Amino acid sequence: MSSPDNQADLPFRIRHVDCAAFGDQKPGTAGLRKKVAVFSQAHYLETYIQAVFESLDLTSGSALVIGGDGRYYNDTAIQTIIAIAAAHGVRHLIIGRNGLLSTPAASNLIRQRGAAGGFILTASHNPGGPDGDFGIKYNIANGGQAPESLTDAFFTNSSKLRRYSIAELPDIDLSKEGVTVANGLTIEIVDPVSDYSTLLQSLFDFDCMRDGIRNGLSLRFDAMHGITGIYASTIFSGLLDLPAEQLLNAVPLPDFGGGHPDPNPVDAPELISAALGSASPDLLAASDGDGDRNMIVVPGQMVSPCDSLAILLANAARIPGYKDGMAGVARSMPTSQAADRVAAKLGVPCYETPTGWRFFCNLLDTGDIGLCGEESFGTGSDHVREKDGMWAVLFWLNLLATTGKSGNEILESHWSEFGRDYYQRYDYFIADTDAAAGLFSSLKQNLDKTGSRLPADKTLQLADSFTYHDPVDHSISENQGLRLAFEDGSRIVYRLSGTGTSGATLRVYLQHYEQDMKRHALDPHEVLKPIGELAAGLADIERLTGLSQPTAVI
Ligand code: VG1
Ligand code: CO
Repeated sequence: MSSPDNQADLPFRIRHVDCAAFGDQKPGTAGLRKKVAVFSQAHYLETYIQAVFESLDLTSGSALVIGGDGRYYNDTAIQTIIAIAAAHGVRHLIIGRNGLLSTPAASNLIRQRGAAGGFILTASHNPGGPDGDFGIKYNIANGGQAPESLTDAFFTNSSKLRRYSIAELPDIDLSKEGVTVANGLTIEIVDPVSDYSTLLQSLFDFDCMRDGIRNGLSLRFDAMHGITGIYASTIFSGLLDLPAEQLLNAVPLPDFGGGHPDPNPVDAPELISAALGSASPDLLAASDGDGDRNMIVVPGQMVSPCDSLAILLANAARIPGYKDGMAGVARSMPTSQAADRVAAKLGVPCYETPTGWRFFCNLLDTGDIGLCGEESFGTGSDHVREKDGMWAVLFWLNLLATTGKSGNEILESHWSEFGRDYYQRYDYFIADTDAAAGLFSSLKQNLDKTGSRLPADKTLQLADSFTYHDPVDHSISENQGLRLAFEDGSRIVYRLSGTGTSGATLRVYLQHYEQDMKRHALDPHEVLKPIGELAAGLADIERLTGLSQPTAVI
């Protein structure tokens, strides 16, 4: 794309602003995430957006999509992005009404409209508000997050930036749908829900689900004051007749009502308590701030996201959009191997990728996989290039409605066929990032001594630092986590989180495989305690950090 200097013929003025580079604009697992206070420093947002445009090779006339999860600072950031995009020759912007788009809906819009890419403004499940977090992801034309090569370029360009260019435009009214052409710039404000809702209707049997709900199949959905409230109102209430009282926290709020919009048993305990009560709905679910995560709960228990992936794979052919089954499946490395067992039985390939949805996208683009998932409450298919919370809930609802089986029956029959992979993640929050880095590097250096430090009942099968060789573009991603696999089918994985905005979080992923049906109804906390203690001991967590227990068990 031509540089803004060549745009002098345009009717709006472009201002060039000299500034010093910020050295900390390195995108993590899913975009650049920082405290709102960091993003709102003078020139901070502008320099990052400038660095993104300098890294892109957009052709003149390209369209870009913009939208976010509605968190605090969304509105300000969108006006800035519009002005910088205009200064860089972009002439068509497609923006969700009121600046809103869930992450999967934005991915869909990029694909459907043939846009060159898009900015998604979210820090996902991280808390929002003036003291909370903000984030920016850039997605490319396939609707997926920018690959590592591109995010590395964003960082490099941001580190040496001395100047940014911004168009002098009035604030754009985002509240009304329609097309405005001003100063050579076409700004199209679109309904954030309709295209995405149409896509989901093409995949699932809405008549069957609506009949199920009318006949007493009960769903409770918690939008956690995130973006899915607007989608759930149209899809669950409007199209499926879900009673209003079953839709919780459906109004998106800039600070998520002060909560932590993360669909997991720690941050959505009300759903778990409701599932443990005698009047539990048949299916309970929640999604996160930007609508890409899902938690699935059935009476009495949460479905591990790893099991959910395996069950969706095993049952795909029961769902209209997937009636021919899946060509293959992929899971992030720390995700349990439950899906591998199903793939082996179906005779389809199962790929192991690094953490982060962007690593699935090449395999989705080539058609090598139709389904993918992560242990962190993320599941999705080739319908978009992001994980998709609403999609996962509809998949489960469709499955219950079509089969007439309860969630527990589906789980139990799955485990009796494939065995059960008990799974949990222990998160250790370590305030001192240097201490966390030191712990991790010493663990990595001593990996080859692991075998000699194990109890008698554990035999080591594999101990390595995971390197991913992308089979499609042949890129290599190193240092994607430390894997310990044992001969009894259990595993320990260690990683440092790449989405936090302060301190460091050491994630310890635990898997224990149980083939014996009589041992399929145990408490995961109890089953995984010994391997959790082993993992803490091998990493010397207490001595190096003072933490005798994980900060959160998920
Ligand atoms: C976490 C999860 C990872 C997920 C990422 C983004 O990353 O572990 O599986 O892809 O969040 O999800 P990390 O680096 O903190 O472990 V989202 O819903 O926050 O965009
Ligand atoms: Co998210």
